[in-house]
Amino acid sequence: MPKSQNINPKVVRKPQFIEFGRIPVNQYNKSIDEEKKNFSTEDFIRIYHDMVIIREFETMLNLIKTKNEYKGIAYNHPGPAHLSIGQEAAAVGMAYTLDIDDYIFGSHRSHGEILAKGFSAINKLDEDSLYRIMSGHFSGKAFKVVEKGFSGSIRELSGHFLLYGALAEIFARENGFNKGLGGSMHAFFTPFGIYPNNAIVGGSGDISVGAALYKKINRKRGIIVCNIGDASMGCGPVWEGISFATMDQYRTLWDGDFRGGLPLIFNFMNNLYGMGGQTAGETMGYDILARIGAGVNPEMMHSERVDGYNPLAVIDVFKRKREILKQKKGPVLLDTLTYRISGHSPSDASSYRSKEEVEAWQKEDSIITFGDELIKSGIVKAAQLDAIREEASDLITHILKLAIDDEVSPHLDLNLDPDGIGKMMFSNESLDRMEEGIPEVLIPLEENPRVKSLKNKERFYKDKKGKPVSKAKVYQLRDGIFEAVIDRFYKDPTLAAWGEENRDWGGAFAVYRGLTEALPYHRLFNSPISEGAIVGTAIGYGMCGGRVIAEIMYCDFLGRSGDEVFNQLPKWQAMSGNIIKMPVVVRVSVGSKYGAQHSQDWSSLVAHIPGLKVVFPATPYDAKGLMNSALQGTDPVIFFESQRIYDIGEMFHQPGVPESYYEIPLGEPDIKREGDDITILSIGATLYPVMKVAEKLRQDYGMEAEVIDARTLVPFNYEPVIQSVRKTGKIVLASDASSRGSFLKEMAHTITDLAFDNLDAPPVVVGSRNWIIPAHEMENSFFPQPEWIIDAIHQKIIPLKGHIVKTNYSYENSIKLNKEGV
Ligand SMILES: Cc1ncc(C[n+]2csc(CCOP(=O)(O)OP(=O)(O)O)c2C)c(N)n1
Ligand SMILES: [Mg+2]
Repeated sequence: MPKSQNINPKVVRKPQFIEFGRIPVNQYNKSIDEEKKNFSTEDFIRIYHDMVIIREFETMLNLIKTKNEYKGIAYNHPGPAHLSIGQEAAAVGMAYTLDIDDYIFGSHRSHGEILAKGFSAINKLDEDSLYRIMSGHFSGKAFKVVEKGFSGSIRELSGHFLLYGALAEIFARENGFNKGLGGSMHAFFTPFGIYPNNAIVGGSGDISVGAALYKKINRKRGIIVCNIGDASMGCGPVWEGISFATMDQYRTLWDGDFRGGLPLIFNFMNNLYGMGGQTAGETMGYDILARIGAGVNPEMMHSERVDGYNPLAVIDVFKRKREILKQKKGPVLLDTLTYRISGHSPSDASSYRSKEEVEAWQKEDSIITFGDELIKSGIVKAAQLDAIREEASDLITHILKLAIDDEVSPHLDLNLDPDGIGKMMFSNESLDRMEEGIPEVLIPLEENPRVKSLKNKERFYKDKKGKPVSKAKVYQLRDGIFEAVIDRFYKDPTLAAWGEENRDWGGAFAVYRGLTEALPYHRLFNSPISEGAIVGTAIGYGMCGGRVIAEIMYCDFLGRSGDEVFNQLPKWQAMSGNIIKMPVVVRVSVGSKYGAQHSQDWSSLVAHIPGLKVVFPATPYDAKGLMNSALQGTDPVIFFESQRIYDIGEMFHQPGVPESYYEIPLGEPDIKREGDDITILSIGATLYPVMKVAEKLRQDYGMEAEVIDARTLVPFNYEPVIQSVRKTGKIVLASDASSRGSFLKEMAHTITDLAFDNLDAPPVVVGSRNWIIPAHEMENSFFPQPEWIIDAIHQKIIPLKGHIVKTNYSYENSIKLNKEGV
């Protein structure tokens, strides 16, 4: 279905100039007296209070890190503490107007932001809700600690809860917001709208875009604020996140009330430094960060630099920018100017900046300046501010004592429960839909052209007379995936899918053909060519509560989403202490015929990463059943699909692929052919050459091979394989992945470990060569061929009578190849 937007050469070839407008820089100029109409005395005091308490919290951490002591209390904290002393006004100003439904994301330096947002949420929630949140969090364990002996209001108690939950998290205590599994750089508390902080610089740059998509696609209240540093502007995920967030289609193609920009503010906490590199003047070229917005879209992202040393200026800009988001004209880019007086980390020797510079900023310290202004304008007396600072210091002392008390605040006891963290790696839930509601679709399922055409397809590869069905007529592997996907779109209102060429093209390999007709834009759309952001946004969408399918067009492009796949997708469930679910399926198509950068099977790489489920079906029946399971679950699944077999028909499951819904549990290998003489375990499309091997073994050598299709790499039930090995005493493992360090080697090792006594010979691995993948014409020298497997059996397991070897599996050759590293 072509798009309605025609590209007219007469228009696009016309000469013209691009005009840039003006970007405001530090334009806020109201006095406190002028602001009196916008803030009550209580408001002013609250702003001061929040800044002071953040300062004291971090001063305490700084002393603990550098002197192992705060106010006579000794403690050694071996973990990180990236402090933001000096940045309090920026944090409090950012959070001040945010509502409970507004979510913030952060960086490694976000203690101040989470406390500021926490205090802001506490101020906005009623006491019943606060009580419910605190007593409901991990059965109220942290709440009970702060509640003991406390006699003030619930709101005051909530402040204690916030500080204790954050500090216990920083000190890796079980009572921390995330059971101590997140720690300083990742602490967050979703009930207060505080979403993950990210130790990977710029990590929130695309994840937060996914959260904004979640709000928009599911019509949820609230906006997203992505708090990241100025140096993160050099990071791919940030640029990709920005381009993903500013796509034209939100305003041109999305329908009805979905039309319009994302509710998102990229808020760069610009302290003018990376660790020691100066972003303006040294490591970047933007001079003033806000300039970046100018090039991104005609609205220049409503970009603005604000003086983040003045909390009222930041509050003012957030109020104004929220209006822009309300009009669906987002996203917004904010350059919130601030300064980090503390070191990058407590071990920072400050070798990169002068004492004079730090002192100059200390002279303008936002807390002192703001306090003085409040006194000068008669809003408070100096004694009131002194009292706030004293109370803050007492409170932090009290909280510190609680957080370091091993009785009150123990660490997770992994001696008592050695699998304590293991249990949190996956959520393992089975949910038809992530929330109730009627999924938005364009036509009834039965009217879908592809669904109709599938009715006429043969769901087994041979017809009733035993004649192979033509490609045009046979139900293919891509159809199995399609059926599972479209079924879920009609079941789960939160399900959305995106990736390159996902919409009108029908997916690069026609898996999604028919979806464009079925789904509005907000549920299926083309992304920019941003593999990082395709996965990163899916992560943000998933962690907020939506189900999502992201697509990577070729497995080789997984590297482009390396951080998202290796560091983000697999980790947030456990790092949240299991609060977050991650119902994200990443479809990854494995190529062939297209040479070195389009044909790589990297399933082994992702199987190595703890926290990902990894699936690789080889038949239409398995593809449909496994995709159904992946989409029914709440865990991240990397779903590999081989381009060699997208059009293959079902050869194993009689009488063919069922029309109705069924699930194949992840982790169960499948015996595709029974035999007593040798076991062959294959992964992915290698099943088909392996079946040829089994046939040849029978015909030429009178051996019956048992062929097991792994179907899933993680999780994996070894029992059927071990049972088979007990019967045959021999096993070969084969897949298209390069053999060195491959998952086959991991399996071979585990099988040896579990069935050593049953084996006549060590398991033999036949993978691809450790080369670049050559052109299609030479591929047979790279990917495992049936003859290679037979050669390997002959040379390494059992001599086959009369067999003439072509491939060299000798000891000498193995030593030589390993020596050469190929
Ligand atoms: C991807 C990545 N690269 C490098 C680092 C090491 N590192 C931690 S913080 C930091 C500087 C970040 O500067 P900025 O984004 O401006 O944030 P700030 O520390 O100033 O708050 C660096 C290089 C990291 N954590 N992640
Ligand atoms: Mg910085």
